[in-house]
Amino acid sequence: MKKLLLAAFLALAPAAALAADATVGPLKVEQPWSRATAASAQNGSAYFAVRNTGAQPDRLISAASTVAARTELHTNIDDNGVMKMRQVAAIDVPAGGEAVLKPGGLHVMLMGLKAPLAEGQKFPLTLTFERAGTVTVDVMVGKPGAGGAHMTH
Ligand SMILES: [Cu+2]
Repeated sequence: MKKLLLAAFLALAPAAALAADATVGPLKVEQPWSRATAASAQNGSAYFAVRNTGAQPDRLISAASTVAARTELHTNIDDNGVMKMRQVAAIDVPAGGEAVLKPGGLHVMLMGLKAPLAEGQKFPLTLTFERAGTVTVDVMVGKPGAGGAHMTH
């Protein structure tokens, strides 16, 4: 019965509301999303927030997805007025705090896309945290340019 109700709810809910939160240990990965890419685009990016309800700090140390040849953790830095991307080794998730990946800041870079990301599509993204371990989330692809400006490489 519960399953039926859930199915009915999901059928009625708008696509944007389907963004799936996922939990691993004390960490909650919230609303993973991405943006549709142009046919010619080599790279895409993924964004989400990680909330840490635990008493220990954690770190996101890697990400992987079947949609890209390679995945890196990136941040944007302001280099004398020019926004540039830098690879980072890890993204800190403080105890009782959160890490927010969003356009213009920290993001997961999907490099060497095997196919363009299409609006409305979902794809898996596997995140590995130093302490909490590994979790795979479903990333919802939104409109091109959704959520503000993003740098190109
Ligand atoms: Cu990047």
